[in-house]
Amino acid sequence: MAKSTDNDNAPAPESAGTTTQEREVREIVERMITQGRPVAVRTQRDVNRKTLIWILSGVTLLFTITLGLLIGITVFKDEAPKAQVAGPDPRAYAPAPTLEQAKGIKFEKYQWPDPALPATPAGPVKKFRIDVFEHVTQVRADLAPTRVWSYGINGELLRGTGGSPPMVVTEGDKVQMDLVNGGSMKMDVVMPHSIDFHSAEVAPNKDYVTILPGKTKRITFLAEHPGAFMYHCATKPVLMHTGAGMVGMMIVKPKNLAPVDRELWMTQQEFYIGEAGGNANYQKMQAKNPDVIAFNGFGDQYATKPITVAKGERVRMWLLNAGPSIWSAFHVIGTVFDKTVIEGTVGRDVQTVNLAPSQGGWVEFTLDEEGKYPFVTHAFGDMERGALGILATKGAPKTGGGH
Ligand SMILES: [Cu+2]
Repeated sequence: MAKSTDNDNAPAPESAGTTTQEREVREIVERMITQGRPVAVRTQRDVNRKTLIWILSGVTLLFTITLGLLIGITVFKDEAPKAQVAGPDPRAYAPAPTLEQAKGIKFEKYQWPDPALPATPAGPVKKFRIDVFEHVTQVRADLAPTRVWSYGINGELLRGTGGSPPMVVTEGDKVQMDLVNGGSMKMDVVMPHSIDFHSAEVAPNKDYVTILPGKTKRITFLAEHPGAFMYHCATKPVLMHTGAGMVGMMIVKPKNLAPVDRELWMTQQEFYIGEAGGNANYQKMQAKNPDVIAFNGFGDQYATKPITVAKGERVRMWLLNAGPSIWSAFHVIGTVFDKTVIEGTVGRDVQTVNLAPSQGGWVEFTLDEEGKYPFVTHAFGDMERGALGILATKGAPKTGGGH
């Protein structure tokens, strides 16, 4: 008789005769008992589902990438030329032609503009004839002449420079301005122009209107606010007219202003040179990239021929930053301003005054030793374009000093 084995009556081991599915069910039940909640267990169906999800995800991803690439190619194909147009305009960074490159072009003879402050006109009403003229002149000695649009004041035209003279009145004065846009052939005006006074309180649409060549316009107002104010052409595009030269200074002296030994006027102004002898370069104006930044209409002119003052005398310098677009940081090397009045704000012990385009005022100082005292915009990149001058005392050594 065959010997029975223990196995015959012993319960079958769990592994034998049990399907995978049964094992999984048991496992779930056991975990529910021990952990008190159902636990995810991977079944064959789950495995199949997961594989399907992976395949579907892969297909979707591939589709998305392909679609993205197609859209990308379409969009960038259209956008590429626009991006190039939005970049810097090369005309805005063209170097100014030099004097040597301007052979054969006629231009006005340079004359040093006297920086001594002119007197206020006589009479109860202060009358100014303001002549608009267009002319070809240099604005810095090394560069080609350029066509500048300027104002002349009571017959003074500052020909040979790009500057326009100042007007001076006293607080409370009634003023009468006669704008003449090209009073004769010599004024060579081919454009409509206008004038806007920052010192006035009038309706711009009535008084700052554009007039055709050969026409005149009278503007009257009461100069009630003291300071150094800008006047400029307001004809569109204003940037073109102001950048081509049509800016200047109107000084309204406060009543009872203490006398000083010497009063000077100093207007900072930008020039944007186009073709030699031609109109100014509008792209350079838009890029705020002037070729020249000058005091009183000609770069470096008061360094080439300094302004003479006396040691120890009290100097009042009237300042305007006529822009049109660059800030000024006005500073005199070798002195400290005892007093400043900029846009109505009084300052003392000042090293540099900060003038936004159109802002102005005055500074008072003395030069305590014999010598040459450079004055600059302390934005030195702008100084190198021509915003440099020198105040030299009468006893200054002829050599040295400088800047
Ligand atoms: Cu104008």
